[in-house]
Amino acid sequence: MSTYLITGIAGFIGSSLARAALAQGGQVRGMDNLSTGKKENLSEILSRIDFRQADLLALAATHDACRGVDYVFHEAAIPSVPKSVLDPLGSNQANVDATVNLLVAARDAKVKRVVYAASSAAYGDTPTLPKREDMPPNPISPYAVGKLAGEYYMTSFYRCYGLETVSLRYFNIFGPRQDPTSPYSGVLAKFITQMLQGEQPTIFGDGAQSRDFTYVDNVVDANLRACQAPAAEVAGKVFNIATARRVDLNETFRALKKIIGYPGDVKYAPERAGDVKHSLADLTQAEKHLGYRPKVDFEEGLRRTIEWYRGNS
Ligand code: UD2
Repeated sequence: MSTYLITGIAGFIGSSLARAALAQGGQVRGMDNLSTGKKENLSEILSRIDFRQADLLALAATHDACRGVDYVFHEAAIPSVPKSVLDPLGSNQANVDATVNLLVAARDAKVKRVVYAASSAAYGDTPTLPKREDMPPNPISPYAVGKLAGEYYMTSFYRCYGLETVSLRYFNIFGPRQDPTSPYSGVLAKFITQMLQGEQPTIFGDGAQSRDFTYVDNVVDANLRACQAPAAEVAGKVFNIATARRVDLNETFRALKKIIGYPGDVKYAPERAGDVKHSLADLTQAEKHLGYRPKVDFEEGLRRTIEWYRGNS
């Protein structure tokens, strides 16, 4: 039986990973400073996990959390482009300093593998689509720089200390439990909850920007695969994790309007600083080395997510 440490376990991705690891018969330990995560996300599994409210920047707590662990899923972050534009220091501490602390602790505890939540933001505004992992990164926002730095640290800890790491570049993940309440929340969590409440959503820019929106169950599957794939194929490497379909925001609004039955229109506001225009993944590497294929497509993901918010808001 494997022991997993999940950082950011109270977030929507971390808590989904916790459920999946438990379902596989794993032991789950989690760290979260509850800066964006919520303990409610863990309510029905809290008694079955070793939950620690602690910050990765507290090195002693991080060392302690890594003891006896086989696999680490590193999801903890301040996951927001605009927040990083407003507060680059805070973003760097949470996304870079905390990642280095975790790597040091994981190395010292001799964990088998660290799987890292990297971001498609690393590609920035390079014109070529779809994005392949061998393309040069071109981060725009401090958030994107921090997430990319985390990848480089992952690879460096593999090369320098032999700690196996796998970086998964997530492409705009959405699904149940994603926090819709902050101005920095992911666009789908915001739009769905606003439209369910009869409020008018706002598109920043003209709505032509596109994203490769990816349902959370696909990411969970990719993480479990990243633990089991042969080291020779994945250690120290970076993989896109996405749906491999690009939808623009105007289309996204129309799809939500139809499923939700929202009668109104969307409003438009100025484009956001640091925003990427288009994002679409090439999944060749993930398929070849992780056996990853998206199991849940965009529309099905939307339906499941809307259903969840209907029952839980
Ligand atoms: C970035 C990364 C994503 C992930 C995420 C942090 C890219 C392409 N993606 O997502 O992989 O790391 O950061 O969780 O870099 N928007 C509106 N109205 C709103 C809210 C957002 O129009 O009320 C727009 C926003 O300007 C952007 C799009 O929706 O063009 C997606 O925004 P987001 O914050 O959901 O995610 P994004 O793309 O910054």
